Amino acid sequence: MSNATAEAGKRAAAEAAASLIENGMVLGLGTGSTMAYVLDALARRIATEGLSVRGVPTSEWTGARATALGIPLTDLAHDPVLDLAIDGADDIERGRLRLIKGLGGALLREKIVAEAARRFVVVADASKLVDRLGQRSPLPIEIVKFGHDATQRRIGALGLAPAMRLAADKTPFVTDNGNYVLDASGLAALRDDPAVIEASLRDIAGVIGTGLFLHGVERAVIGHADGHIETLMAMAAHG
Ligand code: A5P
Repeated sequence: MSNATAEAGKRAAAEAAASLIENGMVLGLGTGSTMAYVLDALARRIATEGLSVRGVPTSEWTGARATALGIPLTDLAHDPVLDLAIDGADDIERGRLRLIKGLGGALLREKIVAEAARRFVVVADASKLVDRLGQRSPLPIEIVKFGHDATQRRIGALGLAPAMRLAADKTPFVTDNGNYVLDASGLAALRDDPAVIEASLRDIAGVIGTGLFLHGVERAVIGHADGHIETLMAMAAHG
């Protein structure tokens, strides 16, 4: 899929997702290039319709961008329950709508915000759809700096192949929370049972969070290159 094709899909999906926002809502505001279009669309609705909303940003990047666009911000201390969280994703599994997130590095705050929301809507272009998690993206895992080598080895012992994420200057990428991120490939086990891998990873002391979002998505708003929108609702899990 070309960049231009993906951008058209992202823009179409973002417009559709932004139309779900209603006056008075407290929102979760996700991170990433698709969310940038949602923020643009929301700012336009605030300016043209006088929509009154406030949002909890999932990253410093989103907070800065929302502020620049005039979108009022809040936090989970003041608004512990959100009406609607909207966020992008990296892999979206057809059917159950399980996700891999975190290629943008905001996985931990994104999961905290998603958990605080009554409704969690994912917005993406069609290239993100997969039959099995891990077909498209590695799995981001946020880990504490202390003992990171030992944590990486323990993750490797699970059969994954974790690599330290690097910033543009080749030093380790550091999240908004001051942690490192490992991107794990070798996800055959993940495809069989992501819940088992999630539990095994969360059992490792140095692991703060993973990019696996295994439940809670209400719908995925998918934008295609020709501008048409596909809305996928989560099907009940079997087995
Ligand atoms: C951010 O940490 C990620 O979880 C993003 O939601 C994800 O990477 C999607 O980003 P794009 O919309 O830029 O593809």
